[in-house]
Amino acid sequence: MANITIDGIQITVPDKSTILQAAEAAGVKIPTLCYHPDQAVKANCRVCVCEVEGLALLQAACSTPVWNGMVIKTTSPAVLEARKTILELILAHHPQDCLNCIRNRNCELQKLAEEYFIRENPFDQLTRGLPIDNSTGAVVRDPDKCILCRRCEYACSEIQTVNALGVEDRGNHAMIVPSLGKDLVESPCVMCGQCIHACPVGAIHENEQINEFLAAVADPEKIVVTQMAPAVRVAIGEEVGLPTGALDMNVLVAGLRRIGFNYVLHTNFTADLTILEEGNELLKRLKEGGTLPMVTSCSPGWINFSETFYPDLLNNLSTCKSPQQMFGALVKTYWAEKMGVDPAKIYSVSLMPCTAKKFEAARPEMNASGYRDVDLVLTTRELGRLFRMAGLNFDKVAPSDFDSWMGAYTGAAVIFGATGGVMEAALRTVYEVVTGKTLENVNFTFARGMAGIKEAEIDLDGVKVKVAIGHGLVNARKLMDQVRAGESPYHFIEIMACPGGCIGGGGQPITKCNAKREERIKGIYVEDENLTLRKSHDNPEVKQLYEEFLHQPLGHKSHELLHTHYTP
Ligand code: HC1
Ligand code: SF4
Repeated sequence: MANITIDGIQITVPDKSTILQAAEAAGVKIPTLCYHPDQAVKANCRVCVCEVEGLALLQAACSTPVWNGMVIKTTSPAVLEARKTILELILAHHPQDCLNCIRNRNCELQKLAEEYFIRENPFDQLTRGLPIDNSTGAVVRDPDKCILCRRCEYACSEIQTVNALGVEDRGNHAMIVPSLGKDLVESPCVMCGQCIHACPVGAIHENEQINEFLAAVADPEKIVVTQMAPAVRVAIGEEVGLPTGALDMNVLVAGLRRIGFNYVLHTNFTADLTILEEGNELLKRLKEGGTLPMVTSCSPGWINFSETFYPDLLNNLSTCKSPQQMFGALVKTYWAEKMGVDPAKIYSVSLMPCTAKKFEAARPEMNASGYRDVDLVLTTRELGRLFRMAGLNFDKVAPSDFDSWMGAYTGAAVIFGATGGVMEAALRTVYEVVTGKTLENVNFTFARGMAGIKEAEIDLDGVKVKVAIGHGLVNARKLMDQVRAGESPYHFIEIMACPGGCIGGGGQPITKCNAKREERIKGIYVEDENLTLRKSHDNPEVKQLYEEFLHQPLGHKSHELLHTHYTP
């Protein structure tokens, strides 16, 4: 342990702590920009500099270890002046369009400029006028805003193992670019949006499509129908000043009506449906010697990753479309028929925690209904902006129910939003289908939590099934490398592209820490526990869908509408 003094506070911290960690323990806040709690220390912005007694030069707090007897000053005149100059230099290269920026009021640089009362900049403005890259239609790069902290590069290469971003050139000309200096869509980018969470400013963000939504709502010819992903409810409160998970589902439904949706339905409905299709697909593969392990296919960042990095293993993917796309195909067929509306008038909007869902919805094959199945995807952050624009005070919004025919769901669907949830939901159904017995305890707790890879052997009345769960593409890669090497012991694998699953999706409220992801996960399981129906095959509207329309899982209509193929 080391005894140190920081701003006059004496504190004992573990050896090898950095000044930044010691300051945090002492309750002293040191500003940072390139530092990120999930990432290795880069020490390239220098905004965290501090004075250390006995050393002539200021030290970066994020990378300097403490020693016994160290005396640190974090707010001396020299420190404050140095930090201010560093910020002024960064700002001189940064566009001054805060009012129009997607990260306005949620920007780490803007916040520091305010905290260090930067009013006039002595340095000349030297922004480069670089073009914005919206080639993916999902994740947008605005390189002029990049402050070269390299947090996006780390997220992409170390957390997601995609390596789509890197530094080109040096000194003043240095910039983060997609690999080979091409547009993002030509790089291996899988559109997971994890770089957006890493970015402290507005240099990478979602393709914002709020105006398209507003135009649809204003069009009297359009019937605007929404589906909402399971991970949205637990996080949307964070966008409107409420605690994580606090916004009641029915109040949220009422809020959606207030911003203009004509019908409010739920992706959870098709999450339950996915379990019936995917569960039966697994059983068929097990029975008939199909390709194993079967791997889940609902996370579009993961699908993009498999198509790019594991094109030889695409037969391992379940052929089930994601719940978003199943919903899209059904809303313009089954639902339109039941409601007696012209499918051509339906404008189908999905509310998603995910940036890659924008790309998924735009895939050319996603038109099984005869129309584009999902017309528009808005992220949780975009939904937050719509709510703020509408000035909703959720304390005073009276609750409302989902609309019928594709609005009912079970707890099994809710947990899709957290890593392990699809696996747990599938096991709740597969167990009962295989054994013919009632599953009394539906909680498969091995599947829960933030461990990178989780595994178990499940006994289905003598039939042993080995399963694994991976989240974050670094873990997907480990599991798929095993499959490629012929060494995978598993029958069934769940993979979600984002750390924590969809609750940590690239379209969720910006978060830097696992503690927030864990809070969201908690909110998901509380919702599951509170529901009476917790097994997908008990969803009454899904049963009705099979009786009236699909007739059986994996049947002809299911194949037409609910299953897909992949492109190496
Ligand atoms: Fe997901 Fe899914 S769980 S992929 O994470 O299978 O985005 O929430 O909507 O489609 O249901 C996302 C979440 C979501 C799909 C479902
Ligand atoms: Fe990398 Fe994902 Fe960002 Fe693409 S969206 S650059 S894959 S982190």
